Amino acid sequence: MTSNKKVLAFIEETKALCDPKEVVWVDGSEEQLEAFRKQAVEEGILIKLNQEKLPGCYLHRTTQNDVARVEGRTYICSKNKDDSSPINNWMESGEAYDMLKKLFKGCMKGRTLYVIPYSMGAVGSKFSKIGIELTDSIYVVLNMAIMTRVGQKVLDVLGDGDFVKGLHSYAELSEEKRYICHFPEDDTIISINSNYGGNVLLGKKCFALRIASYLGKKEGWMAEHMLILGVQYPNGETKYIAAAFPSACGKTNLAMLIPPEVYRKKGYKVWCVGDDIAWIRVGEDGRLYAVNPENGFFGVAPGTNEKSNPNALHTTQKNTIFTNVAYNADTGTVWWEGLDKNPPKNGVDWKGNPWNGDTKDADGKPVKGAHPNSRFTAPAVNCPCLSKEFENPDGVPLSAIVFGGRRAKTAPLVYQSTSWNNGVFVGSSMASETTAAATGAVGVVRRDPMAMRPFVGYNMGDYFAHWIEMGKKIKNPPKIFNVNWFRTDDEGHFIWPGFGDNMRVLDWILARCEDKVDAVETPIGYVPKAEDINIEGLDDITTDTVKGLLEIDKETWKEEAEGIEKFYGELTRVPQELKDELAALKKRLDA
Ligand code: SAT
Ligand code: MN
Repeated sequence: MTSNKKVLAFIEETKALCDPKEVVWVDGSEEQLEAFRKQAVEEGILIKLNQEKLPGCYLHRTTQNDVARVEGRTYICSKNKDDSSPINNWMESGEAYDMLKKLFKGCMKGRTLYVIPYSMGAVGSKFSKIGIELTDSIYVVLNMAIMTRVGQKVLDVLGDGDFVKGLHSYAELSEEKRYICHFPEDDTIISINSNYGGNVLLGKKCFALRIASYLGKKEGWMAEHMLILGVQYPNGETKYIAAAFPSACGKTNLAMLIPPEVYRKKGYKVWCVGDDIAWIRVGEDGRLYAVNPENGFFGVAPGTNEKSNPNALHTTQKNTIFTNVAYNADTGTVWWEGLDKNPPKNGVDWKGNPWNGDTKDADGKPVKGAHPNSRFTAPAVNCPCLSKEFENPDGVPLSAIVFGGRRAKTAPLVYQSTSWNNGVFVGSSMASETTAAATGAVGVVRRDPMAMRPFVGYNMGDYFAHWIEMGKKIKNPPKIFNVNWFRTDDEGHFIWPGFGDNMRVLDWILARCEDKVDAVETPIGYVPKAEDINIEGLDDITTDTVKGLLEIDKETWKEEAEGIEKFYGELTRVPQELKDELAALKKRLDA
């Protein structure tokens, strides 16, 4: 398959350490993948779904202790502690390698070691990067084959070149011995004792964000936790937006948005370039260009339905692996909370127990059919609104960068920063309520700068400085905005309808990018005039509702500024430019 000495040495080392019974190269052919699927079904790892209703689709259930990313057990390993972040876990590289070697010793006895050559980005594009993942998990092989470009064609492009090393074993699936370790200084990722998504599909968060963010800092580009979408205007022109939201805050829904009828009738369309990760560079024309390095979607299933995201639902109707959703034993199909009102009568929940929509636990509490972080792994080509620029190796030019989180109060529906550095400040001070995408408490507000808190591969202050530096290199920078779809009323209900209606906010954002609409200057930035948010066709929303959604309460924002200051105090190397932005915000709030 390859004569690349570094690849061969990596495999030899791993064989000696892990003692697998055989080595199988993933060549990327459909024949081989089909054989893997068959084997996975025989071994009970996958359940084949109804092939008439869901051709090429399978269901997988993880171990119950292994259902989300484990931020507490995810490490940045470097020589010096301050080259990681006080808010991330750090281990000295040598110590980490020693510890991991012990855990990996003989861990693949009797198992197959799969070699997955994969490309992040279109194979052979000058902006793409190659990884080799070695794993004993056939589930990882099949998911990587959807999420990335895999196989011989990648090795052909690699030649004698360098690659990111990834070693994974599900080992004993022990929670206590679970480690997801990154060695940015060595282009290396090592993951053990998990078999869940972001912990083990090493091309995704581990490479495309943690390692790539470090490479981007070194090489002058950016790896960001952002969706990329294009808004096509009635005149045929398309403008692109990249948007950063924490995990499970609606990136997939926004990326695949279907505009409301008033917009559709006029001829507006939204195209999806990516739903999770953007690699961003400065183009020759001095604008920022973004590519999606992935080849599929690893989306949250619960809440996805014909209304909230029909494009995502259609994307999952073939060649998809479902993880931890409910099974309908009568139809051989899948179900999750929020899909429809017809849970299976004769179903099986994500834990493998008999289940119907009414199942209660010993305390009489309703039992969920699907885990809140259950997922679909679906090929990008399935997506009805996939952008024709999806494979464009040069990416798409960005008109706007949007930050956003889940905030019941404080943040208005949308506001615009006043400059690049002010926009970096807005991103750096983002906060959001935690979700089920990571283990730990759900619904707690925490600072999540640029939605990258769990994903920056080096010091967070240096990461902010890199944003500031990039700003100096971009002659025509995109404008930077913040959105919040999640403001609630006194009863805790969301006020803004969200989903397709978020188009109304994107419309304002893009109009601002072209100086086509005015705004109101406030202490935190530019806010729309309520009447400039198009509410035509919305039943429950009046201009007054919009006014409320755009309100900025000075006292709440003074507390917010305190919160930001406290957060900066937890970090090291925060650039002076951002401290100046914070001081200026405080001054404006006091004025
Ligand atoms: O588990 S993943 O990291 O792949 C998904 C997410 O948390 O965003
Ligand atoms: Mn994500």
